[in-house]
Amino acid sequence: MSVSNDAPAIFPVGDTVVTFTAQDSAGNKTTCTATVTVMRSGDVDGDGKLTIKDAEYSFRCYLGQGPCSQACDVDGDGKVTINDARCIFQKYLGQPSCLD
Ligand SMILES: [Ca+2]
Ligand SMILES: [Ca+2]
Repeated sequence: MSVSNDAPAIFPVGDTVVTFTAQDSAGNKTTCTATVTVMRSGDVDGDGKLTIKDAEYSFRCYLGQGPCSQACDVDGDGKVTINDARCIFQKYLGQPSCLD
């Protein structure tokens, strides 16, 4: 019996449907699917915590003064703007933000 799946090496933010396929030695095949959801956390630098550094990281990306990653776009509009840094900062302060 073999089992395979079509999961990507890195899951993008949002929902990804992964299809698992099992096949036995007689060639019988069945599939099932699972949905993997990657949430926006605001932890831009990936240290496991949301801190002021994450807002700074996103802000520097916006200014073109530092590295950018997909994680910098926390509001999910497809670009890194001042709003992304603000959103992280608001979350850090415990205020309502796009990350709620
Ligand atoms: Ca962090
Ligand atoms: Ca954005």
